[in-house]
Amino acid sequence: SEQTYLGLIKHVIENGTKKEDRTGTGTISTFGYQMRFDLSEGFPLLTTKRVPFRLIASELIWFIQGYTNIRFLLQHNNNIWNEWAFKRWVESPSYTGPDMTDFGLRSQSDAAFASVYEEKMETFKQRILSDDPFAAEFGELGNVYGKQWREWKTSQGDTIDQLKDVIDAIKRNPESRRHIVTAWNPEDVPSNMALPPCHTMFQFYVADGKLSCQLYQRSADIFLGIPFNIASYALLTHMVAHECGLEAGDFVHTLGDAHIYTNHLEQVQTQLSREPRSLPSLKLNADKKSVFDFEVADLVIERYEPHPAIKGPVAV
Ligand code: THF
Repeated sequence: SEQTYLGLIKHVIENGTKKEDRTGTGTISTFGYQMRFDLSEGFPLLTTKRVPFRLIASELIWFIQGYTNIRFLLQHNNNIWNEWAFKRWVESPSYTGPDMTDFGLRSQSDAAFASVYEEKMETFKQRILSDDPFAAEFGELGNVYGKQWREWKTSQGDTIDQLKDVIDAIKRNPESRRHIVTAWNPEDVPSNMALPPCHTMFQFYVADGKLSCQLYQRSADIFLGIPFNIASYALLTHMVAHECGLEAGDFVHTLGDAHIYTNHLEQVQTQLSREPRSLPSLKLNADKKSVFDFEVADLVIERYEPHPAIKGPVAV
């Protein structure tokens, strides 16, 4: 239940240590934590704040289709990956506008800069949507999730469709202990991706007609990212179960560096003060048989009545 997530927040507040991070924001952090969500109890979309399911659905379809360019996300009015593509653009030789160094941090403390940044970001988005060559170059995040899941490059010059292979294996040989998809490609991590994957690998498990999934997440932004990641993998588990004729079992979420950014501390206190409500349910379009056929509109959340959204800045 949602208490599992609220328990994680409490654990980190009570046991975390101050830790500086790559983004310069500062965190309180702990190492190693595990949560379990029984998907038969309801769909784990948090109710102590509104979590935008349509963004989770379009991001997951983006991964599943093997896309790595933010244009698809922007076409679905999904802005959650913009900063990482924008960063590549403003650090490239083609960018000639005002200096955007550390735009994420600076726009939080400098209102004049924030308005310049917002204007540049808006221009960037419009160009990604309307200018094909520009989008091909600067909408691209590199070999991120979609690429590794669907087109992992081998040393022989072939590609491996990990997601399709794992679904086929679940059907053929459900009891296997090798139902693994990895996004962590050591050859690509240093320089071929905008951001090394946070959700690094997942494993499926079949027993008693139920499909479970466990994710190992190396780095966990507890306020902003984790609510998305829980819902995203719960959704993936339901979709794969649907194709394989199984029920959805548990989603097990294992965390490495589990942290709360210091500029999210007030927000998580607000969340802790709220009473969780009953979980919504997921409805998949039953006419679609394969994971690869689903579109965003085929994934629908019902009976979702959360507390209001809580805003928080994303660390870039
Ligand atoms: N970087 C950081 N610092 N945290 C992350 O969670 C994260 N991700 C992805 C890549 N880098 C990351 C991006 N995922 C939001 C949610 C997920 C993200 C990025 C941003 C976010 O801002 N959510 C808002 C709503 C935003 C909106 O409505 O447009 C929210 O309130 O939930 C972890 O995978």
